[in-house]
Amino acid sequence: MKNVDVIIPVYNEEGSIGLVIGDIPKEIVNEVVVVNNLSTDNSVEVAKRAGATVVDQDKRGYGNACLKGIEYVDAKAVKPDILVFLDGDYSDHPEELPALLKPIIEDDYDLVIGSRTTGSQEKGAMLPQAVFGNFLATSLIRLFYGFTFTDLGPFRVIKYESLKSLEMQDTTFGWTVEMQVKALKKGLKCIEVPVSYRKRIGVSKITGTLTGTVKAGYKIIWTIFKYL
Ligand SMILES: Nc1nc2c(ncn2[C@@H]2O[C@H](COP(=O)(O)OP(=O)(O)OP(=O)(O)O)[C@@H](O)[C@H]2O)c(=O)[nH]1
Ligand SMILES: [Mg+2]
Repeated sequence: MKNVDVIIPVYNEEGSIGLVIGDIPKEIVNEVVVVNNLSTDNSVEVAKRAGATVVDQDKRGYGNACLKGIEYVDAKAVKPDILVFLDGDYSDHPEELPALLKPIIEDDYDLVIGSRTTGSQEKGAMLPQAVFGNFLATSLIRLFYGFTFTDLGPFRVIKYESLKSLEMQDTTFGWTVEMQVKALKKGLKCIEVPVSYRKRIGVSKITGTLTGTVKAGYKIIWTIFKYL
């Protein structure tokens, strides 16, 4: 039985984090770690009541939250074999986790990306700018790294040792693509699995805002060229 830990970055997701944690198949997961990124709502209480371990990250940024989550599992006596990342806004379907774990457990893959592009999406779940950004980024990765990803999706699983070997750095929106291009550079075994995607609960912070989209888009393209 593989030791699987889950890391969920959270900034003001009180309306959704309880549902996310509730839908995670408990029988296959060891610990759910919610990284609280300076939330000003009740996200922490809701997450704790739902059975998660909550760690605080005082530096804003999606990447910073993920890095804090890794720091937490690094300090554990028993390290996980596999790490799962998903968002706290209930746009991912945690119950689909077994399908993402399968390629690692059965076929020794290193990194499995949940693709919203090849999976089923609720209408309006991914805004046009996010769809375009995804298409542009994955086209550039195919062009310059020679591998076809169809998404930079947040719902993903990776072998713990493989993640450690990537020495992740990005503190904001470049985190997901950094993991994918570094994995390709290192020759890790990567694969995608279709996942469902629905509209987030609560107000959009990134893709629904012009500034969020532009900042994320710039950082993603910059990261693709940084690791060439
Ligand atoms: N935006 C943002 N999200 C953070 C931060 N730290 C943690 N998160 C969490 O990171 C996950 C992804 O952020 P989202 O805001 O959902 O980003 P997105 O899915 O690209 O865009 P929207 O869902 O449209 O806002 C969510 O669980 C957030 O709560 C942060 O500093 N900024
Ligand atoms: Mg979201």
